[in-house]
Amino acid sequence: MAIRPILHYPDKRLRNPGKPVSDFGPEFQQLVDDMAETMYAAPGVGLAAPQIGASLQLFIIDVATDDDQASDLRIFANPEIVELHGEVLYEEGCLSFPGVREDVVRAERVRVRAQDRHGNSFELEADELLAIAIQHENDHLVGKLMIDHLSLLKRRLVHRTLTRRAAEGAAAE
Ligand code: K2U
Ligand code: ZN
Repeated sequence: MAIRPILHYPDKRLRNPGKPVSDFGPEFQQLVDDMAETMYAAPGVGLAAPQIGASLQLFIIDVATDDDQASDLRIFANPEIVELHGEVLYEEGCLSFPGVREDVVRAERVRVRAQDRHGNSFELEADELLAIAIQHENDHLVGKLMIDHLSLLKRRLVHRTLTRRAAEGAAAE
């Protein structure tokens, strides 16, 4: 198990689309374990493989964030959103955009088809935070980021803030 560094915007690797998962062997199992450890340490309710620089069609979600609830880790390999219903506004965060919280409109309910960590196919109908997280993570798999859902004004603001922070970080090194 290892906590891996989460890529921060404007890191170009966040834009790389993931390749399909075809090998569910030991390396894949290790990646899933590392992603889970990284997500819980952040903490976050979701994490997509491209966020730690692994270009795979893979994300994990655990919306049972309160400590009292047992963790409910879900693995989505090669996910496909097959149905979208309704509309909902939610103030999202993203581990690749530290400190940014912006309203994003998403579908209220989704039906998703994917494979679990052993490659078994499943289908899931989700609503509430799980539905939002599925859509947020699925975007990461095609290199789409939260910033792409914002108005041009907000996008510029977030871009400038995080680009300046990255430049300052580099200068400080
Ligand atoms: O960066 C990520 O993909 C993790 C995201 C997942 C997420 C975003 C918006 C809505 C649901 C899930 C978050 O940073 S995890 C942190 C968080 C926790 C609770 C609610 C919103 C965001
Ligand atoms: Zn994100």
